[in-house]
Amino acid sequence: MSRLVVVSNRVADPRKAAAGGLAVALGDALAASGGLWFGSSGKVVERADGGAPGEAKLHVQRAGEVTLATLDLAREDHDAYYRGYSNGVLWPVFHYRLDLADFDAGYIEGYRRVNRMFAHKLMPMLQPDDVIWIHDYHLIPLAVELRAMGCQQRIGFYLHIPLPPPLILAAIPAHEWLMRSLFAYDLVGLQSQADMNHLRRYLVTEAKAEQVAPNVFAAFNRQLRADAFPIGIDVDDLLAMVDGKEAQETMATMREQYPGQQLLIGVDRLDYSKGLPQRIRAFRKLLERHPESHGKATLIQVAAPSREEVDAYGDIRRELEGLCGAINGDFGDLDWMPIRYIHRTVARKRVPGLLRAARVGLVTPLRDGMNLVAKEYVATQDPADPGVLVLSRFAGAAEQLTDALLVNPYDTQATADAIQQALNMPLAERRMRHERLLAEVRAHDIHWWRQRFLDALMEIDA
Ligand code: ADQ
Repeated sequence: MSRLVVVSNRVADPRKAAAGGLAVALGDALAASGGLWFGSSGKVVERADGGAPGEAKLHVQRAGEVTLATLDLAREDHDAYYRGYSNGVLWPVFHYRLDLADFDAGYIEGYRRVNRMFAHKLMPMLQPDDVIWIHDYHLIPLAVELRAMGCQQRIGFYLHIPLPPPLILAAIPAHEWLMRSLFAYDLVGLQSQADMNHLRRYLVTEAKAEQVAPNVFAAFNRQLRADAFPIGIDVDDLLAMVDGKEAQETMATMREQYPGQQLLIGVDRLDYSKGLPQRIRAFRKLLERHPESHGKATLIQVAAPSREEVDAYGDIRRELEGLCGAINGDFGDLDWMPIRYIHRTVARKRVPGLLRAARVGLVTPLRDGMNLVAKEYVATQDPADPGVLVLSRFAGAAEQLTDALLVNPYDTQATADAIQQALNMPLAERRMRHERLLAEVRAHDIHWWRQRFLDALMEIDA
């Protein structure tokens, strides 16, 4: 059995309770092969403390069967590679927000420098029959750097965020370089068929690649295989959490605090891709059009602080606070607040309780790679009396969760109507939709995703 080497921007100890589903799922595969997880530690070293660009201290530790190798990045590297290029250029552009991209030329140098440094530090740790799986937009050129150093092992890449249409990608000043670097991989995985279509069109029209099979492209003397591998959740782990103490306490608190209420829930990172202002406006429209919902429907919106050092994130936070405050001021009463807005990360074990307690789950991003909260909402519902998922058609999850109420989040009126439909949906229809959604979420869970990607990577002649 080959050893699995996972590389991602951040490394998490898979054994820690705070680790997300992805860390746990990859942790299983890493443990089974005695694998290595390589990435940054999240610690940033200031220049005054010896942090120099392109240099980083490597820490290696064991976590059970897994080796964790982490780098502490220097301040300049973190600012250019992570805050600048990854989150100031690639994140907005890949989410179709050219207006928010900051194409400062200095960032790309830092991005290349850190990818090169990752390769230099990783290369001596590799064994000849390792299988390497690199994750996400922070590390697109990493395989090029590894190949330049003589790395012959199989290398797969998975993009967790969407891939936009060719003309949007082409706005990135170095898009040819960036996309060409995908050819250093043996396999590229994307979230959805829509993303796959965009990649195909880019490779054929912009990179002049030859499509030699439905998912195989030839260019630059290499062949690239690419496919959609929609990511899933760990359903059993989530169900165990629903029965756990924290989630049960959370549900009891909700019942106590909101007796007789129909709850709507939104749980997101505070990010402009998640469509939060649009969601709040749709809820306002619902209150305007349906006075019968006053005193009965309450929206609980949890928005976890995220990337606060990037300007666009401060703007969205202020906008959201203004919108929620105005609704509570205009519609609220002494005994009813229409929106409970919480700018905080809720403990992971409490989230399933929040989702279960809500009659309506609102997952309405403007663009999202997958959006796992949509799947979490489905999995946490009581099959005998399930809630209704209102899902943006622009979430990757919409390709699979077709029995949700699919909405265009830019259409405030139509979204408000869908929320109203969800609030009034008869039990029989809720059950029927939920049964189909749950079957889909279970069939394509996180274990299926991991296995399918790794099988596809192993099938390729290296
Ligand atoms: P994210 O953009 O982070 O992920 P998502 O897929 O929805 O988005 O996952 C968020 C996770 O964090 C969920 O497990 C959710 O429960 C949790 N979470 C969100 N807000 C929280 C809060 N306030 N408190 C506590 N927990 C919270 C990126 C891509 C997605 C893609 C995933 C996985 O942007 O499109 O689905 O990677 O590939």
